[in-house]
Amino acid sequence: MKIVAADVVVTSPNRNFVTLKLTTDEGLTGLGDATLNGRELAVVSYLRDHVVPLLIGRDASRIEDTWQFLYRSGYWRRGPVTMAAIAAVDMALWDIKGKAAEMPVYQLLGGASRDGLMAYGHASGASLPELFDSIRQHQEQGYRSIRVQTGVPGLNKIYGIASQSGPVDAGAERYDHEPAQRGALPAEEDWDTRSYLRHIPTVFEAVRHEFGPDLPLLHDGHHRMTPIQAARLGKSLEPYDLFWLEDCTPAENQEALRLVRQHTTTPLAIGEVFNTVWDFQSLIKEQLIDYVRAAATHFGGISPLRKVMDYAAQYQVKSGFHGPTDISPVGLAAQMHVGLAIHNFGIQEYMQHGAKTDAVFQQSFTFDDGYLHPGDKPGLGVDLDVDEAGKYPYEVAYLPFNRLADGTVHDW
Ligand code: GCO
Ligand code: MG
Repeated sequence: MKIVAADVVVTSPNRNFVTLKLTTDEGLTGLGDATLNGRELAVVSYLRDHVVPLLIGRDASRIEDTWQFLYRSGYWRRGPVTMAAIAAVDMALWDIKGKAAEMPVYQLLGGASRDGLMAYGHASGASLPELFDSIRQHQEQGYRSIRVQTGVPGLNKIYGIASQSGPVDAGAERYDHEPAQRGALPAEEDWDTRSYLRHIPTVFEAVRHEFGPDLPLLHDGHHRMTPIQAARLGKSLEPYDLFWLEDCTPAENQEALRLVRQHTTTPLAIGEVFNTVWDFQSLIKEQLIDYVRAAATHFGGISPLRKVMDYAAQYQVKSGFHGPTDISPVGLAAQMHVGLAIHNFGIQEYMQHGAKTDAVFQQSFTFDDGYLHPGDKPGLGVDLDVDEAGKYPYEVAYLPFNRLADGTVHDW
């Protein structure tokens, strides 16, 4: 079974997505997600200029061999651009293998280890009443686990806090736009860690008071704290029993987590910006984290995601794959198949794409009563409507950035 065509499709329904579509001589097609939010076109060039010419004529059944060939033959290993490109090829080959075997990908990975994947959604609000409304809206949509982000007094605009007015569906579309704002320049936001550290425990106290002790609550620190600040936050949130505290320090410094860990029993999640198992090496071996936040899309695909989770399983570290709207429906499906098959599944982030995105990508997954399931269509279970995709050309979009009160650029 040979690859005879490899097309890179760029579309911007609610936001930009880069998709690789492979076609075999038997007429089977496979899809892979190569979306790198805010730097999409670099991956398009990597694929079109350097990878597609190597794929034509290759045996589509050799997933591991193709992965190793692309990873090792390029010499320049790792990095988000390279790994997103390799991820797209890997996912597309798994999709093809599933279709050839007439099985959903999770069956090829060993079959289901559970009935469904517990998912968490993003509740947010500039104020407590807005936050409570947002949590209730998510509960009405079926979510049983909720990420909580809020405004901080004195700060104007904070990443990830959607405006809560208007119907939920419109809210999803609005939030879809916000993280990577369309326009020629990145938006500037402001930040003050001391105000944040004072405010957040009061928010979780109020949420627990309103919603009770059972609801699993998560929080994303978005790389903004120093190790000692993160340690303090983890400690101050202990009474509110978080499911996890995410990216409490800049993720590239693995050693920082040792200090945080010495001070708090709040579970820690990290890794949405990681590209290979090497980024997790000491974190898993030293049991400095509790959840692996990798995304199939930025981690080289389904094959390495499965491997890092098998490594993590030896240390009782679980999955918490990265699933915001900048992971395309194809990347999300890839994660769902892995999550259903592995033993050490933890939770799946699920933000919901906008209506236009759902029209471009027809998906077979279900979301019932808080649980996701990838469905039983052969392969990944996602189809790309190329004509619909063509209606939405690429749009320049940048993620925002932060400055402190004195003008210093800070992690956002
Ligand atoms: C999350 C993330 C996202 C990222 C985004 C960047 O936990 O879902 O932090 O909101 O910021 O994926 O492209
Ligand atoms: Mg995050």
